[in-house]
Amino acid sequence: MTTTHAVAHGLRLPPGQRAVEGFPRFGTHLHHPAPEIPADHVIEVGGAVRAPFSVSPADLARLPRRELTADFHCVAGWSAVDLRWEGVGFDDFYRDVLAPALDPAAAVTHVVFRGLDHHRSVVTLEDALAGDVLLAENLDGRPLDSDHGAPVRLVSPSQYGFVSTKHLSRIELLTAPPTGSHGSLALRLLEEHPRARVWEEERHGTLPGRWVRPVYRLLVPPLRALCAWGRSGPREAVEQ
Ligand SMILES: Nc1nc2c(c(=O)[nH]1)N[C@H]1C(S)=C(S)[C@@H](COP(=O)(O)O)O[C@H]1N2
Ligand SMILES: [Mo]
Repeated sequence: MTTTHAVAHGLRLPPGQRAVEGFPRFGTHLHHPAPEIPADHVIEVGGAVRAPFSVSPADLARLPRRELTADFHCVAGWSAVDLRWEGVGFDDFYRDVLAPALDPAAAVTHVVFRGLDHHRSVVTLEDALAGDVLLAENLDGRPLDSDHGAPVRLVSPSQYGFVSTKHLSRIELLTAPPTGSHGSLALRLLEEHPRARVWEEERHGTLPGRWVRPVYRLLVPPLRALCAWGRSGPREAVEQ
C-alpha cells in the first residue's frame, strides 16, 4: 500500500488548495445526473493498437490489486483529504494489457481517457505511468458509487481532478499530443494545463496558477449555492 499525501515544500496541501469536509461530487457535469451504467460495461481501447479491443471487469480482476491513500485536488481550489482508493495500477495495466497490444511501430506519447458522460482527459504517458495513477474500482472500502465514477475511474492524485475521468469507458493511445481546436487567445489561456501537476500549480494553459485562484474564490460560493439549490439529494456539490 502506498500513501502519497505528500508534505512538500512544508505544506500539507498543494499551493492555493483548501480542505473540504468529506468528498463532494465535483466536476464539470453537475447539471447532469450521473450516467447510466450498461450491464455489460467494458472499457474500449483504441488508437495506436494493432486492433481495437475492450477490457471487461473480469479482465481487470486478473491484474494485481493496489491500494492508495491520497488527497484529491480540484482545480477550483477544493481538496478532499485522505481518500482510500483500490484498483489496478495504471502502470501494471499498461505493461500487462496495453503494451502487448500496441502497434509495434508506434511510440506512444499521450493517453486519452473518456467517460460515459463524454468527459475526457489527456495525460502524457510519463505522467500516466507515474506509479500513483490507478484505475480505481473502490473508494474507502466500497465499490465506487455513481457520484464518484462507478464502475471504474482514473485516479491521478498528483494532478488536478479534471484528469481523473470518472465512469471510464474508453482509453486511446496517441503518438502525438491531440491537436487542440481552441483558436482564440482567451480560450487558450483558460484551457486545461497539459500536465496539471498540483504541486507545480499548473491549473490552466498559459496562465500562472496563482492568478486564477481569486477568480475561483469568487465564483465557487455562488456556484455551490446554485448547485445545492438545483439538486434534490442531500450531498454537497461544487463546480469544476
Ligand atoms: N466522467 C467525468 N469525470 C470527471 C468529471 C466529469 O464531469 N465527468 N469531472 C472531473 C473534475 S473537474 C473533478 S474535480 C473530479 C471530481 O471527482 P468527484 O466527483 O469524484 O469528486 O472528477 C473529474 N472527472
Ligand atoms: Mo475539478
